[in-house]
Amino acid sequence: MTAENYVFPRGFVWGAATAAYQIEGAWNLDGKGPSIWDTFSHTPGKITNDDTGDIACDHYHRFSEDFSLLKQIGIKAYRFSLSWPRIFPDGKGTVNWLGLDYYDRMVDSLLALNIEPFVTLYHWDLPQALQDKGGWGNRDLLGYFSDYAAVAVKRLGDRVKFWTTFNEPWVVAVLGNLTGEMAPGFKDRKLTAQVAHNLLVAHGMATQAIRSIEPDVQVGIVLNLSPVEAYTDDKYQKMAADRAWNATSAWFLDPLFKGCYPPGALKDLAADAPVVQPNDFALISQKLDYLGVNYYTRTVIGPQGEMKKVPGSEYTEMGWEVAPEALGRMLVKMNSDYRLPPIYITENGCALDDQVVGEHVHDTRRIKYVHDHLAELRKTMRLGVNIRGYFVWSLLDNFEWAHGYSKRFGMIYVDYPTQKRILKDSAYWYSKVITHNEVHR
Ligand code: IFM
Repeated sequence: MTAENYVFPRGFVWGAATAAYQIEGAWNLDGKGPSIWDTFSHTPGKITNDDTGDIACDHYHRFSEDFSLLKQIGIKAYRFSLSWPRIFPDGKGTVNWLGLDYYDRMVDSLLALNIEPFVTLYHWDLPQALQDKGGWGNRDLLGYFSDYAAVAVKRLGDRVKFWTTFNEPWVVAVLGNLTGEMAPGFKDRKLTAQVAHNLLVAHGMATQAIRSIEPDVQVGIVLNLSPVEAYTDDKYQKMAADRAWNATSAWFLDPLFKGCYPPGALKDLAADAPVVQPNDFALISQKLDYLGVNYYTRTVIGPQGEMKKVPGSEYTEMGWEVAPEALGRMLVKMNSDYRLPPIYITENGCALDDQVVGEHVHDTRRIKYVHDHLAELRKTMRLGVNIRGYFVWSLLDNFEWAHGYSKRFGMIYVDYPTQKRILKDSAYWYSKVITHNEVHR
């Protein structure tokens, strides 16, 4: 590959991403209500080492310091989420103005540093009060979510130009309600299908609510997408791979961009199929300004239809295969299967066993991981896929859900007992990438 292949177009958005529950801490301060993640993490046995997000990176108190580090690295855009129960402690009704003020200050601080805020409304921390009303299985939540979106946009929409309704609805539905490894921790197939559907309709309703207040902002949704590939050329493995793609990624992409579920999908669910109301698909499939793609790994289907580890491949601390070329293949396929809006890679990164040596963290493997994904993206852009930006996951080491603090994804190391931050080698490397608008090692 020549150097030219690595140069990004002018205006390409270089970013970093986080999420409220994973970094903020301050779980019960200044009027914040409890979320399902507070409840879940306070339940013994749910999280590795019984870790909680009570303090996390203490970003609630340290955001100015963290934004100085963003600036030092040269990051142009910061993707973060709002905590719904910080703004509505009961999920609806009375607004907690202290919560809104906090996000107001954050947005002003970012803009003062010339960093573009990308705000996500829902990154998994549902107000517990709404879970007590049935959670996402209850259609009433769709209206409450739109009301929350409207309040947030009324306050911040004059300055925040990029809004995401949901982060990774597949995770919310499947890991929260089918496998039970995430909050609220249920194992119920019928509920899962209804939650997935309700999230999509909630996305549509909130999109309308946002646009009715601020018609000029950009509205999108973020999906976690993992291409499913067959281990060999075997016809049956390929069919199994296609079925798995339809049951995961296409389950969200088809309604959003085709206005229906993948062929046969509802029939396969039989009695567990969700209740769909007449206007739902029109709401779900309204035009979006962008699609956020979170990409970490691919899924490989083996001879028995099982998920297979690939001999010789590299795996991260999450047990995820490093597979940059699969990102390109997936984006090219999506580009031909759907009429897509512009794409942002809203998360990409890896968990490694980072060690502090003196004042340094030599995370060479993270540099290679990000490098190879960026190189793949640049190639994919040349094939006609409209990719506008890249957000590394994550700015900081943080609370990795059911894994607690045992997995480190950050470009900035966090020493949790002291809350000291150390820029890892990858942060210095990323800084150069941004300065030169070009990937080089
Ligand atoms: O930490 C998560 C994030 O909250 C959502 N996307 C995947 C990341 C790594 O697991």
